[in-house]
Amino acid sequence: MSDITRRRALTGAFALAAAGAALHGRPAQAGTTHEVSIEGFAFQPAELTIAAGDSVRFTNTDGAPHDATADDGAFETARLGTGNSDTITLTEPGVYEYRCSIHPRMRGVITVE
Ligand SMILES: [Cu+2]
Repeated sequence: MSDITRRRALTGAFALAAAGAALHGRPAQAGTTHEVSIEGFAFQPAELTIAAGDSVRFTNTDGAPHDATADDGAFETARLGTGNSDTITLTEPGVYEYRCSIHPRMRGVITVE
């Protein structure tokens, strides 16, 4: 399995986990989608607090390609060209520090409550 396939599988696993939570009788929670813009080699906002089950859509507005890669491997977006987006969903509470794997000095943090 290629690295990219594995990462895709990981993203899918989060979606399945969210679906499973719904099936197991927790209140149906329509996850909110939060927006993070990537501009000027920075994540905007760099710090974001969301609820478990919410999604974050990363959109790259820079000329350079970027991604968003969790330090602990919890998520990784596709490599985003100019104008492209990718959405991740986080179901487990925690503090997720992430970076752009292409430009590791670009950093952000998502807190899931
Ligand atoms: Cu980058």
